[in-house]
Amino acid sequence: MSLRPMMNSENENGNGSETSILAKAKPRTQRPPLYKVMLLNDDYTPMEFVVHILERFFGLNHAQAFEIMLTVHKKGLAVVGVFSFEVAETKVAQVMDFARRHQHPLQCTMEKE
Ligand code: TYC
Repeated sequence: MSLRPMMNSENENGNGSETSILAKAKPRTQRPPLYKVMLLNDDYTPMEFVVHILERFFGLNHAQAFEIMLTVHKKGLAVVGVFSFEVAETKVAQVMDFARRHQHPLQCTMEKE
């Protein structure tokens, strides 16, 4: 066991400063959670109406919109976008309102990613 005086630069913290006893807090950046917006299939909503919704509210071009509509039609549902909570909530409300106003049973939901 060594009894010689210890230099600041060789203390137990391996840190030469006078504040070496204090634990260094690791900076942690918080990313906000993301939400998947999904479209659900049904037997009544016209395909072109779904394509129109995907173009209008999700900024997809006609080919992308048609492809996603077909995925929903064949698989039962598809993720149409991933957004912050507020944006996802707005998209769901816009789709549900537009479908209701046109008397189509189309369903749109969101889920934490
Ligand atoms: N299944 C519908 C039809 O055959 C089309 C459709 C696609 C409906 C996607 C809803 O989210 C949907 N007319």
